[in-house]
Amino acid sequence: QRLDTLITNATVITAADRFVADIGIRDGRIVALGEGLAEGAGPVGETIDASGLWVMPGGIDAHCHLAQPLGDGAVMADDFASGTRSAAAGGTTTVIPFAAQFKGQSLRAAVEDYHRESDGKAMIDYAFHMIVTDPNQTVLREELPALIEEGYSSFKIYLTYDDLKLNDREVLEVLALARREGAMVMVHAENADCIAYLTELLEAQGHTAPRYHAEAHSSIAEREATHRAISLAELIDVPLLIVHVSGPQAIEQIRWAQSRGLRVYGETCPQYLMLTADDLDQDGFEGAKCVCSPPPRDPAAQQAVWEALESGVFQVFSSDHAPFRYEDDKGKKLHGEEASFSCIPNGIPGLETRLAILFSEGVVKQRIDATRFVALTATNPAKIYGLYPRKGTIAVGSDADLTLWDPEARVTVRNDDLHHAVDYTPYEGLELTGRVVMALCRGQVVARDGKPCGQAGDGQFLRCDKPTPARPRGQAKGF
Ligand code: DUC
Ligand code: ZN
Ligand code: ZN
Ligand code: ZN
Repeated sequence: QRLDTLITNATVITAADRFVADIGIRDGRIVALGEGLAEGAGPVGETIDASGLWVMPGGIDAHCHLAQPLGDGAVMADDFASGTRSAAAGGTTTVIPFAAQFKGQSLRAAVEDYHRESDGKAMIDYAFHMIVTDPNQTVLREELPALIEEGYSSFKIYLTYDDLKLNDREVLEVLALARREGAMVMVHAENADCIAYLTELLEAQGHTAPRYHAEAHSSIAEREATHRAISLAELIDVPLLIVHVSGPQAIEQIRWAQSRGLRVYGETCPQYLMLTADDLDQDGFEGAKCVCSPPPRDPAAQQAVWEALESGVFQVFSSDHAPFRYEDDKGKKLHGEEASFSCIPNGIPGLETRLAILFSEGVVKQRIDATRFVALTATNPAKIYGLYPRKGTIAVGSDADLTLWDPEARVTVRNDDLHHAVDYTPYEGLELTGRVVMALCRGQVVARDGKPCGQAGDGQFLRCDKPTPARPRGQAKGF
């Protein structure tokens, strides 16, 4: 049978191996992997010579926010069209953004709304996590079990933000539900009362500049909530994933849990490697561009995050892309420059730069090896969120989601060259080594030399299996 595409002389890198091979693609899937495939292949649709290039699984960005409705009327700059276009340009071929429930809303309605929002717009494949903010009896008994069964097998909960947070009793209820139904729970671990207390104190002293955001979101508040979330999950005997971990205090808690055999997973993001709290302290209001939660910390925290990536404390590396414009069309900054830090929407853009940053700063600088890069950016998120082995690896039978890297290319990050709808990148001027020269999603070329070339609507919605890593350890009593 005829191959649609044959990639020759690829240095294939998976989470486990590195080898030179040809990759045969038919009907969007990898159907052959081996040496000298061209000889016996017969006619081939397109041949791509990958000599000198590294071929890795397409990136999976398992934590990004697109077109997410926000309580306070703020809107996200990226919808599924611009967000997935930007992701593809950077080598990401699957995204998992969030269908967010607001309190009082049916979870089913939140998921249906999000399908309407995304239908026909995505250039690459996508699945949904849910955000559960209102775990009432209907949600717990009917909606969540049914949705998990239908392919929405992960959800995020918050321990902070008034309009999102759950109390400890509610956390226990959703953890028990996740255990029964086999879902993966992600938690935003910051202590809400600590942040509210510190925010009031700072604002009362007139400390309202963007840099005070980092003080209000103390690493102690992050550590406490991380410890509490782990304890509640241990009580229920259910796995848990701590998202966007910023530094050593929370890392210690995760390492402690893992060393005791608990199935506690960790995620970190580019901002915790590349930024510090000093980046919030810039001329004028510029520091607002680096406001995210948890905030970036200090150089010692960056070092601790690198060590945790290297040693395996973290399984997942995501962007946490949360796209807000710095200025509106009329040049007005959101809420005005006089606004307190507590009014700045939390989050920074990063879909398109995520892979290049970890490749350059991690792989090229030899802090992590290429197989771990693949594990963190593709294989582990696929496994943890129930998409493996369809996504996240290079194997016969898997989707032909591939990135072709020139490991020596030099690139300078410029927002003008990015494809999101945000008017800045916190990484402006950053010089990186390594570039995705081509990305394929299910065998179709979706980006070339940093430019997207797919079609909106080509991306498919993915239903997620119940993830193996979400299985409890044993039979805890009473559940
Ligand atoms: N949490 C996120 O996951 N993203 C942006 C802001 C936040 O608090
Ligand atoms: Zn969060
Ligand atoms: Zn997020
Ligand atoms: Zn405001």
